[in-house]
Amino acid sequence: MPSPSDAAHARNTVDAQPWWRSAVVYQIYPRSFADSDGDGIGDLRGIFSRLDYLAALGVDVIWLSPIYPSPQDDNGYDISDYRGIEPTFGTQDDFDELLAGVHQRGMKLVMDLVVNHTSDEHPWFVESRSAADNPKRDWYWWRQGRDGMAPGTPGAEPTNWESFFSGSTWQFDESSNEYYLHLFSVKQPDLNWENPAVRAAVYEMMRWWLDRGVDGFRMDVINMISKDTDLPDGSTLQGGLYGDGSASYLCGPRIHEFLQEMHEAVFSGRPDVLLTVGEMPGVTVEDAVLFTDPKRREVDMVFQFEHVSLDSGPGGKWDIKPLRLLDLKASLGRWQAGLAETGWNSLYWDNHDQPRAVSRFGDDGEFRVQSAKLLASVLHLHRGTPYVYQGEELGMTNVPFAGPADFRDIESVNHFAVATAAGDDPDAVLAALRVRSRDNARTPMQWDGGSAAGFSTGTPWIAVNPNYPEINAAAQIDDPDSVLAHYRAVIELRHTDPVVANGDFTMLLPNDDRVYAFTRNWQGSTLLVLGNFSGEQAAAPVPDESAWAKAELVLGNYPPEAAQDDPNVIVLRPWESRIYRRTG
Ligand code: TEU
Repeated sequence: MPSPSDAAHARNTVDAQPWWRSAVVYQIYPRSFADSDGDGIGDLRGIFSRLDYLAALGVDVIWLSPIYPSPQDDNGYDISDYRGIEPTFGTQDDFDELLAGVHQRGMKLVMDLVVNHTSDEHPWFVESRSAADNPKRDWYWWRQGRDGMAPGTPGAEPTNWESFFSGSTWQFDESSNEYYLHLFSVKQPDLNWENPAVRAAVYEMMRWWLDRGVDGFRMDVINMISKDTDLPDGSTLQGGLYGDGSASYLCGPRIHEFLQEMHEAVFSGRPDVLLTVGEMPGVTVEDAVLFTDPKRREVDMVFQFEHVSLDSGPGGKWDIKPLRLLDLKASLGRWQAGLAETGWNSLYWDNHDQPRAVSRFGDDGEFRVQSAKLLASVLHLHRGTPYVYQGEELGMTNVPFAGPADFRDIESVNHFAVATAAGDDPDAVLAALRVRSRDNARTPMQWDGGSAAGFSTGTPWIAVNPNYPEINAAAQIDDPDSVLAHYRAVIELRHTDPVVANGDFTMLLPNDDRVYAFTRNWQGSTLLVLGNFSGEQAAAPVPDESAWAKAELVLGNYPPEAAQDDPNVIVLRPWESRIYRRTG
């Protein structure tokens, strides 16, 4: 049998340094991927049973959302044991088999690292909470209430910060008369990274996983681990009860120091085969250059949030406004330019926290297939490492949630309760949830047209999207015109054409509000990428148009067109995408 590295090499012939420049990552949300035992919840053996599907798709790396023991308050992002496996997902043996199965197929496995916070049921927090003089007290952020106010009363919280999941970021603990900080749920207390013992414990745990053979980490909200220890109030949000504390915890004062220390303690001396990607809400291009400059030894790449914030108004994620293509191009173009010389981009349209790509950036109605393919071509041809979120490769869509009872996500459930209690119109809140709820991405993977979409023989923990009889893997696997086949093609292109991995990036037609156009260039070979983000025909008047119109068409998303009236111009059909190549 070929060794894992031989197998990887056979799939990926591009010579790119570092290796992840020519790699594609596939994200699995284990709860919703494949259920092997019929309890309605996805599991490790389910993932194992689908490894051949992922190998055939051609992806190089699998990122697993958290699989550790957890009360599942935030679907596993609340971890109660960093070194175990959640029993609902399987056993240690299941994990070892999965890891071996991934490696045998020439792929790598990246774990989710959630160390901004633990579960409140983690033994560290249980100890910390047990007494104000416990040695682990300082492992979390404990504070007294506001001066002059009775602890535990409204407004007495140490700061006015609002939690990502509604309400205050502070939870009052009656037994000690103090509050603890939780940027996310009440059951996700923030770890105090100021304490060196916390950092040492995290690094030790990371080394333990690497020693077991995992290939890296996706680091959850890693730019929130350093906080301004003064904990000042934030500016009050428009019309809201609470303040925005983000200036005190996004890319805080010691963030670079902590990440460099982590790199030194965990990754230095290990071969350059690992992948680290930091999830960083609010990160700017300038920050990202620092985080991803290889010489600074922090992380390989970051997930930035700018392009997934363009369709929100000043009121935040539930304040929905239409997305303008000009804004999308300007934003992604700035990231391409900003990381052209130093650092590296990660590229994504969606993940387990975001609505489905085709519903947000494409057209999930008449042009679902074309626009899903267009999104693949446009994203994967940028300079950076692309991430595919489970089901994106099938063109899975947002979900027609009927009412509040259909939601499972803590963020959505809390938001509905808090907003309607504050007097918001329930129909309006529901309408925003339908567009933006994280549950859109969390319904079961659609494997086939059978019961529960082939995800489970039982009742899924969240209902399957009713469009599964039409949109599913089985229907696409042998269809050369499917969205799935198109994803295979763009992934293969990254593996075979060095321009995709290494080429520079030039944005074209920045003021065109329908056509996304750019070139990639490397050692005398140029690719032109065109995408018509509209349901009408659109001209693509790129520089040197007539030469491009006659160039080699590498990959499109429509059948070849009949001879055109004017062979010197490029006219794109609705949601048409084309990748052209010229050499010399
Ligand atoms: O998400 C962090 C994050 O800031 C967002 O993507 C979050 O989902 C959104 O702002 C809520 O409006 C990470 C994880 O990806 C997410 O699933 C977890 O809930 C969160 O951290 C806490 O661990």
